[in-house]
Amino acid sequence: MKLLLVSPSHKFRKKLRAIKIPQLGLHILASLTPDDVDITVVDEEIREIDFSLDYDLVGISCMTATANRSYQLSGRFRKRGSKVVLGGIHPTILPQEAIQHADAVVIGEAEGCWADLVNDFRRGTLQKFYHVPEPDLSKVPFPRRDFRIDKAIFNCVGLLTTRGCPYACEFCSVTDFYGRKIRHRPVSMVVEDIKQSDSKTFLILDDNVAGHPEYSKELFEGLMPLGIRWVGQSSISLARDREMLKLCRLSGCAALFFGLESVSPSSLVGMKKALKSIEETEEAIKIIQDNGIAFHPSIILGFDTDTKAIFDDTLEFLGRTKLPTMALQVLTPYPGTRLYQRFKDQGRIISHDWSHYDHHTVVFQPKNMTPQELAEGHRYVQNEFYSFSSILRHIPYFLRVSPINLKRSLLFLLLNIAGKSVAKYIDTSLDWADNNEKWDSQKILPRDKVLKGSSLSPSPVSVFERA
Ligand code: B12
Ligand code: SF4
Repeated sequence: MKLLLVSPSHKFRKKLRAIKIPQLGLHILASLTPDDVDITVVDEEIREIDFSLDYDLVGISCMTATANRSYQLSGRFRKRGSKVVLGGIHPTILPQEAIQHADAVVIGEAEGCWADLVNDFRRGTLQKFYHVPEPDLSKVPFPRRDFRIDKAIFNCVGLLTTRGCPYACEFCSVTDFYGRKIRHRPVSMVVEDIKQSDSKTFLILDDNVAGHPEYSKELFEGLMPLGIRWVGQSSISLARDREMLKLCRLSGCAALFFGLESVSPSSLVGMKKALKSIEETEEAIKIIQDNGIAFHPSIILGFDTDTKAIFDDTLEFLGRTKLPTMALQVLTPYPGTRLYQRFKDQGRIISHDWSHYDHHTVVFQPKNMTPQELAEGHRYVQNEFYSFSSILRHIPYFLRVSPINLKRSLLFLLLNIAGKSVAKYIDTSLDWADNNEKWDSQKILPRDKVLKGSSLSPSPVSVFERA
């Protein structure tokens, strides 16, 4: 049996090949697949799919931004006689939409059902939907790490330690996908996974490496003897726990991505963020950077409290805090989020073309400006922050946190170059706005309704019984 696992491409990321990291989700699927299956993994951002080859089963990992491409690929493979399974966050949120383009849909995590799905396929009894909520991470086999990216500059691999988030930010899909409860992989398993990976550089994919202080400290202590370097995501409450911060640094943490979300005090108050004032945030940035961890903020533009002043306020904040890199996004109402529902109820969604749900395209009517003004403001901030003169200004900011080190310097440079190229792709034309005309929400049942109406397969025999 031949199996193809695909991560489809999306326009923005094609340019970022140099810092591309293998998709862990597909490597987990590979490890859950019976040994006698011949597996090919293709990340479309790195390598073209060879359509001249035949596959019995094709699994496609699908986010909202890549949904159109996933459906297109699926159609092509199904025409050639392959069966196609869609999984990932978008089919999980909108399974009824996804099944119109596939033979089966995995809702949620694959660990509890993938092996059964493959067996069903072999017996010719493939079901339409598979869903096993919140599998126990201590019983999941190690991901297969033998599908490397040849030309990546960093031999960086993804690592998973926890899933789930206790918060439910209005704009985020994570809690709906992984649940509110934080589930951990035992530290001994994480350590073993690292040892087996043959790498010294990791991206920890968790939404918050500091979310559960007791576990985080145990994890950081477990990583210390391994001599690795890693980057990850954290909440800035990390700055409050000096012991955890120190352990984090000693465990090899080089940089952390922080969902700062906004530099507007009124926007911050509306969110469930640990730090509510700009002063507290600035203090936290200083503490984290003084501890030798680069602070890479993610900032979102377009909250209802934002006026056009937010663009200069954001630049002013970034200059004042001397941050050398940042990720800038426009607010995006992903399906399944409370934000999506609110904007839909208010008639503010202006495009349902999923390929525009990429954090860089305005798909809704902002409250205090036009969509075009938001798009132009977004491009303006991105352009200003990553102009040549700004990049030169960022160098001493970067050196202040990271003493000269080749790999870190390269990462800093690549993030700046990538930031610059993103600015070029921000489309302010608004040609994409369809103002809901083509959209018939009645046809697209969200997950809740699909689960209630259930044609779902009965809870399958767990893969864990074999692990
Ligand atoms: C790490 C990460 C990234 C990294 C990815 C690095 C890498 N190469 O691995 C980077 C920074 C590059 C990134 C980029 C983006 N990301 Co991102 N990212 C994440 C994050 C934090 C973790 C994803 C992950 O790898 N998890 C670990 C793996 C093991 O889990 P998984 O992929 O979900 O796979 C499991 C299941 O989904 C399922 N599954 C997945 N695929 C398939 C396929 C089949 C066939 C089956 C059966 C099952 C299955 O089984 C797997 C095992 O259980 C998630 C948030 C989250 N917690 O999920 C956001 C998230 C996925 N990203 C998101 C977004 C929006 C983006 C960007 C569009 C942002 C941007 N503008 O740049 C880009 C798009 C990238 C692209 N491909 O086009 C959103 C997606 C929302 C949505 N509805 O689509 C999320 C959910 C964050 C959020 N807060 O909303 N991202
Ligand atoms: S934005 Fe971060 S804190 Fe908020 S729900 Fe998503 S993962 Fe959790």
